[in-house]
Amino acid sequence: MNDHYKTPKPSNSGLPQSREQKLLEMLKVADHALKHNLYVTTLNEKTYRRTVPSKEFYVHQWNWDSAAVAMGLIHLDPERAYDELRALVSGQWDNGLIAHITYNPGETRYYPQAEKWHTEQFRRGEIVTSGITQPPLLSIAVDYVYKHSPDGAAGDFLDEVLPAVMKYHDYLKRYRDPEDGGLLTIVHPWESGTDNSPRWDSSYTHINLTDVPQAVREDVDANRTDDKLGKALHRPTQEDYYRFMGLVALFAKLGWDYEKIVAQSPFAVKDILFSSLWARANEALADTLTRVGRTDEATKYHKWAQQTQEALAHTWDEEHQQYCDIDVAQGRREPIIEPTNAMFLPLLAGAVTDEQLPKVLTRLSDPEQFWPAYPVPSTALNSPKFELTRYWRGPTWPITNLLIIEGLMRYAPQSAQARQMGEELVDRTLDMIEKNGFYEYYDPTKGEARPGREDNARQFGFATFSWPAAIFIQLAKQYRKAH
Ligand code: 9WN
Repeated sequence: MNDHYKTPKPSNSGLPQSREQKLLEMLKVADHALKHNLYVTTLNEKTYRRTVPSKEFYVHQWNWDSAAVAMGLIHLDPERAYDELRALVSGQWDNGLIAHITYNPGETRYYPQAEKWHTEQFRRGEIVTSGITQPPLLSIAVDYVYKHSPDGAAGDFLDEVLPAVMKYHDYLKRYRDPEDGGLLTIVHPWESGTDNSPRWDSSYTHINLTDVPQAVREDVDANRTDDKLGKALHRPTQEDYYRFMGLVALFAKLGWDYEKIVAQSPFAVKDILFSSLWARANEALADTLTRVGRTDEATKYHKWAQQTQEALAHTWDEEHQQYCDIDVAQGRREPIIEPTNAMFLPLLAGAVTDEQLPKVLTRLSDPEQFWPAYPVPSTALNSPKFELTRYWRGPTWPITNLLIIEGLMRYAPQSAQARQMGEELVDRTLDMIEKNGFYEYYDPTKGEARPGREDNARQFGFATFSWPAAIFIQLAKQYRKAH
């Protein structure tokens, strides 16, 4: 607990006055950061307002970042929250895919640029997207935004967005769970949102670098920008990028036909993080539908949620005390055992059984593994694969913290330990963001994001980042009742 919380004199929110004051100041800074990252574009004769993750590098709209941003924005500027999600669904493909990137025209800083995807035939007029997706936080955000909307304000927004969300769920079910087992298949590490996690190392051994066309490798060598704009040592390796872009080239060659892609991709994994969000997303969509009186339509999504909860519980590996991803590429079926924070996402899904819960919490609360000063590191501290600064291989990310907090709170009614850990994680996440500002990720041992002032290149990822700002707002409003 930090000192702020020990000061007496509680204010209306129950927080000491000095603490509440600081929180309110921070909310203003968060609002500024989100305004700074706003892009307004006119496409197909319509104006879109979207928030980019960071103007330092990520200058387009990312799928799950935007969903997180909308959940923060609804507390400050409802119209902007609606617009964020409207823009996110605007480029939906006819088959239902909502892509991981919706490109801003004229921006070339981010590699791969729009044309590298060869997705021209799927464009909605002038709206250009990538060809893969990201963890389905969207429906969770739509439900949250709707629930927190000022009275009567969200009607049009829901009419516009809900059909797209339902179509997206149908896409995910049809193409990513063709065997109807409840777990979803991702076909690219970028789809996981945790791009270079150790979870994917074993799958990479099956992607032969000599199979990646020479032209693709040359393109990466000549045009990759993330390692030049950010610190190369923190970013994925060059070989990772050959694989990332080799997969993109393969999918383009398969005409973005997802039946073929899922069957043939050398990278295909039943991802426990993605599937946990899928379970929660189905519950959220069912809740939204129920709230607007469409109970019959909600039944299907309730069933999908339940099916995925059961499937996730079955991925538990007693020997290694964790839920496991499953490598399903090209007919394989191999559990992936890596100690990363993805193993805590089944809490969010409500998939953790009574028997599993104490084991999950024991693992999460261990300071040698996942509960250092600023939890939850993306990879366990005692794993040989842990790297303090390389992204998704060690640092703490606000987005996974938010999801784990929600997961712990879900189990709070039945577990005092889950409640206590959830509350502590709220404190530490707010503290970590407040003392550094809005960075892409943070040092789990010290909570720092800029270890040396003079050494900008050592900062943890890119700065003035949108989702830490939005997550700060959401946590402050939900758990600190900051007004
Ligand atoms: C690739 C935008 C995105 C996040 C991902 C994070 C990172 C992109 C990249 O940035 O991925 O999608 O180029 O590294 O891994 O979770 O959505 O913030």
